[in-house]
Amino acid sequence: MRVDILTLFPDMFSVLAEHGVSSRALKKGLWGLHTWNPRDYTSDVHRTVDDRPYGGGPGMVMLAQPLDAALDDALQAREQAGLQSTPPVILLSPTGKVFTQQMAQTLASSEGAVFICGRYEGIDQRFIDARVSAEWSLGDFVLSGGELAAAAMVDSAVRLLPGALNGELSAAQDSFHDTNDGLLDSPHYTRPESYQGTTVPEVLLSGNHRRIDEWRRQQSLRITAARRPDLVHRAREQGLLTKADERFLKQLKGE
Ligand code: 9WO
Repeated sequence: MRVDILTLFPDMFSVLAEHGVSSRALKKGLWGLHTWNPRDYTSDVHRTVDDRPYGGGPGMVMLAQPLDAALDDALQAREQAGLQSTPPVILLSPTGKVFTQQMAQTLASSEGAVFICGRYEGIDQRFIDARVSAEWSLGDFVLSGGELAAAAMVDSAVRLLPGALNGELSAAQDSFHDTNDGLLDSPHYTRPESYQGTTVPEVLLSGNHRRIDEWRRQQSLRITAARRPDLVHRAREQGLLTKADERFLKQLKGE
C-alpha cells in the first residue's frame, strides 16, 4: 500500500510517520507515504494557493491549478514506482461517504490511494469534478481541513497490514468486526488489583478461561445493547448470536 497526500501542511502527517504502529510499519517497508504540497506547484512570487470566491462570501477557495499540477506529479511518481496508473483519488469532506472498518480493510488490501486535503472554505469545484473519484467523511462534523481525517483513515488501514501489529495480536483478530462479531469491546483491567478502592472483577482473576470468555461476551453484549443496539441487530441478522447470547439479551431486557 502506498499513500500519496496532497496537502498544504505535510508536517501534519508526522503523526503517522513518526509515532507508534504506523511509523514502525513505515520503517519496515510495509507501506509508503508521500506528500505533495500544492504550494510547490505555484508560479507566482507569492506562491498563491487560494483566491476569493466568485459570487462573494467569506473566506478563500483553493485554486485548481496548483492541485492539478501536484496531482499530476503524484500520479506520475506512483506509475514510476510500478503501481497502477489510476488509483482512487479521494477527497476528505464532511459530505462524503462515512468511513468504516470495511473501507479501511479494502484500502489496506489495495495498492493505496491519493488523498486530497482541502483547507480554507473549500476547493474550486472544477478540480473536484475533473480529478476526484470519491469523497470520504469521518462523520457529521466540520474540521479546519482534510488532514486529520486523512491521517485517521490511513492509520486505520495501516494497522491492518500483515506484520504491522507485532507483539500486539493480529489486527484481523482484534478488530471490531472479526473476533467480536461486530460487537463493542468488553472492558479492560490491569494492575493493581485494587485501585482507589475499586477492585478488578473477580472472574478475571479466576484463571478459568471459559468463565472469562463468557463474562467478556456478556459484557460486550451488555454494552452494545445499551449504546449501539443497531450492531446487536446486525450481528443477529448475520447469524452471529448463539442461543446463550439470546438468553443473556432476554435477561438484560427483563432488568
Ligand atoms: C466543508 C463543508 C461544510 C458544510 C458542508 C459541506 C462542506 N464541505 C466542506 C469541505 O469539503 N471543506 C474542505 C475540506 C475545505 C475546508 C476544510 N475541509 C474539511 C474537511 N472540513 N472538514 C472536513 C472533514 C473531512 C472528513 N470528515 C469530516 C470532516
